[in-house]
Amino acid sequence: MTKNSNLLALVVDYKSTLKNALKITNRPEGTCFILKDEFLVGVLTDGDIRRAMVAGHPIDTAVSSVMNTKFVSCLYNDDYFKILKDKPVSVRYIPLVDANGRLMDFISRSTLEKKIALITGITGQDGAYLAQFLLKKGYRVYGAYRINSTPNFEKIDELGITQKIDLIDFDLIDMGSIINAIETIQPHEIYNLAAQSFVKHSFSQPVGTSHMTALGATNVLEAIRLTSIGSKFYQASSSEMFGKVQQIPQNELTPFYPRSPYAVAKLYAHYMTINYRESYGIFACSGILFNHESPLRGLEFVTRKITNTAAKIKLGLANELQLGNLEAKRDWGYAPDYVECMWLMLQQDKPDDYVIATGETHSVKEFVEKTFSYLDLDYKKYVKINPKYYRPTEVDILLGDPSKAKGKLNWNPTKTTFDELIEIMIKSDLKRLEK
Ligand code: NAP
Ligand code: G4F
Repeated sequence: MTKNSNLLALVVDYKSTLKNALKITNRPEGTCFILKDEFLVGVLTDGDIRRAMVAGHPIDTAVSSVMNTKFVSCLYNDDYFKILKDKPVSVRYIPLVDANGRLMDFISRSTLEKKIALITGITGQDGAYLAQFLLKKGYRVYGAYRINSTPNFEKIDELGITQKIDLIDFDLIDMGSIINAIETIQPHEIYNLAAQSFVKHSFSQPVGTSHMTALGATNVLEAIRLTSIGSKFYQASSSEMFGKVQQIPQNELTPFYPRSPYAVAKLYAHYMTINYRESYGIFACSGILFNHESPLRGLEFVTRKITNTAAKIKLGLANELQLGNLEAKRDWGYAPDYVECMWLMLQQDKPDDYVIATGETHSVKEFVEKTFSYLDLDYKKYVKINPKYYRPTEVDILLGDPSKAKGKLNWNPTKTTFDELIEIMIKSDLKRLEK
């Protein structure tokens, strides 16, 4: 999207938003569409374009004289909605016009062909890796962060991509800011990763967690419905929803049994995603992701707490590691492998829900043993159990069955093994601490 004083140009996916184009024409700004292959290219102005067009079709003239292309159709109300599908035009550049219909600038076709993604939770682990992944795919990436906390761009800084992302302030619990972001950006894809994601905190902050993690997703879905732009939606659902597991391993058909306010909130958001898909035909997918870790994982989560503290012990910067329940088992994968699935889900013909997991489970104790042994340390000398890290209700075992994602998304669940994951995280913590 190019924004230039009062100019706004947008590209929307033709197939998925043809019916929405009618709604766009109802906007007071007025809209001009030019058809190119699968794209409807809209040129919007903040002023009243109707007058400009009635007074001599300046856009038509600008397009055909400057670019040697054929003007297809101007829309200023539904009666004039006419798109000549059988007469595609060859457009290399799309004009931007001002409120008087004067030609101001051009945007190139390559810009137009760029897909636009909006990621909520850009300051988190997954937000950073997903942004990196989408930038490599040629996307224009908008990253939404909340302004009421001190913005923390450490993770995207670490990946060296901060300058390549358009950062916008946004709060998940404020629907106005979401609608505003969607209307301005007109994203093809929205990845809703923002949440209060720490399970332990959700016991002490159940209401705040519900607001952000449950209602936040509903706000985004409702904003997609109201803006009618046709953005595809990805919801970050969680294996925590399986909680007190009803079957091992867990797949898309396993009944849910959430065991924390966080998991209950995620389950609500999961079903809202399905409901908006079924009620309004929104392309909404829910990825039921099992635990995934990386050097960018928050220090409060158990894996990073272990690798970071063990590395400190190795370097003489700490002398013990306090943990809670060592018997809990998790299906741990590598975050950069998992963000690929988020994208793959939105590239399918039909929206659907997928379990994303490795198909292996390991206990916290196993993670501890492997980490300390990698550093030639005996964990028994350093690990102390502190009951303050126990939870009122625990999820004892998570083990995912990723067969559907493997088959339908052609995704490899064991690209990075458990041992490799631990090694990547320890090496990164050692390197950072040595600095
Ligand atoms: P994370 O590192 O904790 O990131 C969470 C993000 O949400 C942060 O950017 C945070 O911003 C943002 N956020 C929180 N409240 C917000 C609000 N009110 N408005 C706007 N932004 C807000 O989590 P993650 O590991 O990347 O996980 C991404 C998503 O996947 C989360 O929804 C998580 O629940 C879910 N998930 C994660 C896993 C996993 O193993 N990592 C597994 C399943 C599902 P601040 O920096 O300002 O706090
Ligand atoms: O690392 P954790 O805090 O992750 P948890 O609770 O599994 O949740 C993570 O994965 C979910 C997907 O299943 C996400 F939805 C969620 O957002 C988050 O990313 O704890 C893992 C296990 C728990 O059983 C916990 O009781 O480790 C146990 N544990 C033992 N000692 C500890 C500690 N967890 C933490 N955080 N800190 C400890 O000292």
